[in-house]
Amino acid sequence: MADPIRNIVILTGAGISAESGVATFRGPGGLWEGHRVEDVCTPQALRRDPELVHRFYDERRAKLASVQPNPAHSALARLDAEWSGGLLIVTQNVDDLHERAGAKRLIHMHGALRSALCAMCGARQGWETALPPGTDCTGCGEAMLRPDIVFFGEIPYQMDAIAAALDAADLFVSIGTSGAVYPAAGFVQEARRSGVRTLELNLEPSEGSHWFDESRQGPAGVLVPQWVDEVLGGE
Ligand code: BV8
Repeated sequence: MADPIRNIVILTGAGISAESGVATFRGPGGLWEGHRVEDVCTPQALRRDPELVHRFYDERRAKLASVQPNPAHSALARLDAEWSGGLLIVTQNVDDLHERAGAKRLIHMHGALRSALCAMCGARQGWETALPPGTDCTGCGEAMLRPDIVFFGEIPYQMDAIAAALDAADLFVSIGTSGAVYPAAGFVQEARRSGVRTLELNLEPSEGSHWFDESRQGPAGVLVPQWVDEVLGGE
């Protein structure tokens, strides 16, 4: 009989939002295919062509109004509400579907579309509409607001909190991610080094499937509610 599960860390990627109609990055018709990553998701791109980068994120922010959380987001929000042990949802996604489904114990490690970051003073402010380059920060007044997004080459947010949660976890679950981007793709290896059980729920085997104790294939909208029922049923 396996040891009881007390502390759970969940990593989600674009696949958990796919059934909500949010484009993934590395699939047929994937988002990046509309753009080369280096043209829209690097500090160099922001310096070279701020209009293009701001517009890329404005388009994705505007699309949030037309999508809804799907049963996978709702199941994780239910787990968050009902699970008496430790729980942390770490999402690579910048959409707000986890929070709209009701998740509370949540970290956006790659930033969020509905937030603007001041490149001068570091202040953040909620942002719902288009964000033109040169918009003034309400904190310091400098015209330095940028999308609150972690670009390639930038350090993901709250890495210390994530490392602490992984270290204290009994179970690490990866949902809807290709395992292509680090440091997120390395969390499963960190978990294994700490003796944490690991489970992958994904439409197809990811680049890191071989690292997981168990890997289930299928749509998140089916696999995640099933898994949450298992975990809450076993409580
Ligand atoms: C950093 C911004 C230093 C927001 C993103 C060489 C080797 C190793 C690493 C590197 C290297 N060269 C450079 C690096 C570092 C680099 C990196 O990993 N590069 C890769 C390409 C090799 N990483 C960085 O630069 C990171 N920073 O390393 O800093 C550091 C680190 C720690 C401590 C100190 C210093 C910063 C990375 C962040 C970049 N920003 N996004 C945005 O625009 O959205 S990354 C981008 O890719 C998104 O955030 C996205 O979340 C992420 C990963 O993609 P996925 O979410 O996995 O989406 P994808 O489409 O790939 O896959 C979807 C999956 O879902 C598929 O498997 C599919 O089968 C599945 N699926 C589809 N439908 C469903 C489904 N599953 C279930 N149900 C369905 N219905």
